[in-house]
Amino acid sequence: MNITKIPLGEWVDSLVDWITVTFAALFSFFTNLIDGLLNIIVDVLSVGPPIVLIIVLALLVGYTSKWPLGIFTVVSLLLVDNLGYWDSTIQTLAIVLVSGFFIILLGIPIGIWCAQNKTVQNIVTPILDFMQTMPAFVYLIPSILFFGIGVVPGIVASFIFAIAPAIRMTNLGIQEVPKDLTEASDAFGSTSSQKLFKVQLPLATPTILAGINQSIMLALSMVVTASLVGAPGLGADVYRAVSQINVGQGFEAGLSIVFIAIILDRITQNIRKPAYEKLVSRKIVLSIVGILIVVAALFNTFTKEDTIKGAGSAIGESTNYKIIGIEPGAGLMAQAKTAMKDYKLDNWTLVEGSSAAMVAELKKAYSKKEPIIITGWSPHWMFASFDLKYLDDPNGTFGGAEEINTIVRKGLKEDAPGAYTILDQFSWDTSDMEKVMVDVSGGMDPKEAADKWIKENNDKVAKWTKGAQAGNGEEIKLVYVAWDTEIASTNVIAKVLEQNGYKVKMSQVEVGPMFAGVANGSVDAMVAAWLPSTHKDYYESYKKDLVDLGPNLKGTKNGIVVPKYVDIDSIEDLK
Ligand code: PBE
Repeated sequence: MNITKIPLGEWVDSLVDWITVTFAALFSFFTNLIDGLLNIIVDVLSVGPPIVLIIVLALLVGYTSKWPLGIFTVVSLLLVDNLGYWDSTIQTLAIVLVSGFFIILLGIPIGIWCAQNKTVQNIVTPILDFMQTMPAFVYLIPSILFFGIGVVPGIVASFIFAIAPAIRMTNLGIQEVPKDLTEASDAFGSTSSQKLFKVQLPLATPTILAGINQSIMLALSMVVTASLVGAPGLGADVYRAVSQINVGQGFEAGLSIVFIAIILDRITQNIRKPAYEKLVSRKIVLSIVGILIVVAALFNTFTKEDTIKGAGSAIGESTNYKIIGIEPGAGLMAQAKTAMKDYKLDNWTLVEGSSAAMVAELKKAYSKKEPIIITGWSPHWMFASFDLKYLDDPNGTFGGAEEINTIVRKGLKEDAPGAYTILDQFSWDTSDMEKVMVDVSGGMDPKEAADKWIKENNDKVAKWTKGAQAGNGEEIKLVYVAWDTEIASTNVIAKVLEQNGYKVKMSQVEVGPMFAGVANGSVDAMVAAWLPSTHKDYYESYKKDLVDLGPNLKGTKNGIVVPKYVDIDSIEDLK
């Protein structure tokens, strides 16, 4: 029986499109609000040299959870600073604090409301179940469309993912207040708000705080995920390490996250009954912290004026000095970083995220004719869909035209000679690749788009398969990164191999793992090595374990790209 697929995905797409357009003003208000709040927190946390914050945190941890933990805090944070993760740590702390702030702001009232009203509870509970079980990655997708790339969609996704315990535990805490106490307060004629604030909430506090503690831990666990859409901090460091297979860096950044987790956990867990409450009352400590925050904030407002004035270009002002990048491990990103040094773009930031997030951001800016600066490459369908231009690169930092090479593991020639021959003879033009990419970007399944191209280009495919022995159902493992170019080429070659008797398994990975996988022989081949410059570092470190079959496509290009309506022509104009 053939029942047509329910277009659930399409419905969600149109709903999200509609929301994006209809509530655009609201979203940009929230984006600015969250961004602003985050910047204030980052400024406050980094007001003095690291040691200032380290001492304040250590005192706070020591006060709430005894002195040995205070010492632990000093030692661990000094280590974090020494390893070079201080700025990332501040970013991560700020992200967690902002999500935590919104979680408390909304979670507690909603929890109270649930406790007081059965209907509300019946509606909210399944929604919470849904929010907690839906993979957190999924929230990132609409978040990018609503809030753009950067830290804000990350915070929003963490908030959605992490708010549930705060609501649930507030509800539970209030409901657990013994009946006789609430009845007594009723009997003495207290109003419902008196009952809530004087009886229920005080008694529920331990449970509520346990909920907030859990929520904050969940928010912290989202930092790596959030970095996929450009949230900076320790999460981005971990993601970059994965993407470049940098074991050491991954461990260092991961360890820093562990330290932050312990510190936040201890403070939030013990703040209600601090270890040294008898020595210094909680009120005094909280007031001192409050005063410190205010002083730091004031200090910042007075000293900041000058730093902003100094440098500045019109294009920088209008784009917030942001260049929208892609996956942190991409060769293009390394080139862009070098370019920022070469052209002295000191006050600019290169936002790390993913190719898909970059394109989403481009689409958004383009539809509003807002200025945007991205890292771009060709062939790419975006040049067909939007009017774009490369900025001149007088220093030649992005190198010239390049090639994409096919690279296979050692021993493939002996193990699967037919597949080896096909991979070796695979070669096409940028216009071929673009055809596939345009179909995919238009919504066609990559496999179908590959199939369509193959049917229309039998002559070319015949050259690749010429003289190749047919396979016997052997498995060929291909790896690729989810760049539009590689999605196209890998699907095409996979299909051709399948048509010649091989069983193909495609795995999507990050760029570092792609090279490492072929080098250690756990996968068979890739058609995605941009050489000589883009993937130079990866190529150099793995080349002795690789078999390079030469180019499958010539004439690629990397660079900094802007829409044509943006009034600059050279990377030098960004300064
Ligand atoms: N790219 C596309 C990749 C190679 C393919 C330019 C984004 C990179 O920079 O690594």
